[in-house]
Amino acid sequence: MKLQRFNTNIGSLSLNSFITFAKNLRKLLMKKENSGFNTRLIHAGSISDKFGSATVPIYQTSTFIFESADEGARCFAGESDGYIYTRIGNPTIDALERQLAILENGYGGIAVSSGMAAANTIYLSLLSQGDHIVSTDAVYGPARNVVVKQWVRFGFHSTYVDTTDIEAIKKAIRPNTKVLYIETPANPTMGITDLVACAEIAKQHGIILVVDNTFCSPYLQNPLDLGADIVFHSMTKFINGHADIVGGIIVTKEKAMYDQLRSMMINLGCNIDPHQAFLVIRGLKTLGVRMERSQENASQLATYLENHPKVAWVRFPGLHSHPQHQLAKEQMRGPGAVISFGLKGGYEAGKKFLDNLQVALLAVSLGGVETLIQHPASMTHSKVSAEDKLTAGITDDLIRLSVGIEDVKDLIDDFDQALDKL
Ligand code: LCS
Repeated sequence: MKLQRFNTNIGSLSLNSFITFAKNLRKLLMKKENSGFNTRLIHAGSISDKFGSATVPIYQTSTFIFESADEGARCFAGESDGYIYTRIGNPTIDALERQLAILENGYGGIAVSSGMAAANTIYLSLLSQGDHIVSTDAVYGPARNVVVKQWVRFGFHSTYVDTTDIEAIKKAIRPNTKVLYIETPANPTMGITDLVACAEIAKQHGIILVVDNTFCSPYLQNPLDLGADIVFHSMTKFINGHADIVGGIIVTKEKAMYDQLRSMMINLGCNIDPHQAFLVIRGLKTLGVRMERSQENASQLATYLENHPKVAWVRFPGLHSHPQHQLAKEQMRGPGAVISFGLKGGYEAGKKFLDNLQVALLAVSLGGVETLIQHPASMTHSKVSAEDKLTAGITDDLIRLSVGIEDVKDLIDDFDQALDKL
């Protein structure tokens, strides 16, 4: 009876032959190393079903029926690849994880419920009581706060430095340093860290190099190719790109680390939901075209801002004035679509400017098709202490802009009218 029900669901293929088929397909897709990035965005990781669905179906189920009691036992013993329970694995989520692993040139992907879930899965997997982490001082605020305010209670030590300065990283390393955690470009200062140099330091000291690649997406930067052990993203941003889900992805270079992190994710219970995974798979298909358009718009807006008399300074990797412009050209395949800048009138002028914008939306987050603008010191990084914000370069006048794919003329006209009112 059970088997009959099963057959009604997936047709004439038995569970094992279906899995073998899916595994062979995966191998085939993994071998498509020579296909271009945009082709991989469309096809990598896909699964096929008996109906020939062109897109990955949403397996919106919490649990999976075993063919027999023996098969159930084999699944739990790790002797069968059959699915058990969605927190442990799900075909829709698997498709997303495979695709990101391919795009980041890693061993495997672990999709989680948010970028912060990714950061915490990493912290809790790699650090034990008494261990030390060195990280970028301008890292996304909550990723720093959770370490210095929560994990400190469990004996995690941390040092935050300007990682654009390689000597500062070397000086921060202690005998108990286990992890070097880099965000590049950093949110919101746009500081760029030399990942090849970091990988060398990490290797020398036997430290695990973790990179938050959210600001670039795999379209612009592949940290594992530059020597990192783990790369992760807030998929909420460029990877999904449509400001309609929250999610995260971790990709490891090696199997052992993948197994360690996957086990932590399962035990923490911070898996992504299959429906969200489906939305990310859909959004991801246009990553290349979105990124091209966003960064073209961003380049024009950055130049416009740099030439505006009411603007005090602009930080954008594509501008010659960016302190790590040359490194950005070597390490990234494009400048990205996030700009930080300050107005000559400081925070007060900034507030007025933000309130007067009509096309750009006043909202946190970034990396979507819509242009978003926010004030990090009072918003995303408000919980970081005033002193730490200052040393990290998160000044009161800093405005962060994530450029979308609107017509750039409309964005510039919008900025013009808002700046005119100052
Ligand atoms: N890493 C970076 C670089 C981020 O910018 C964010 C979120 C995260 C990790 C955490 O990801 P989440 O849990 O939100 O998916 N950044 C945000 C920001 O700048 N505004 O709102 C969220």
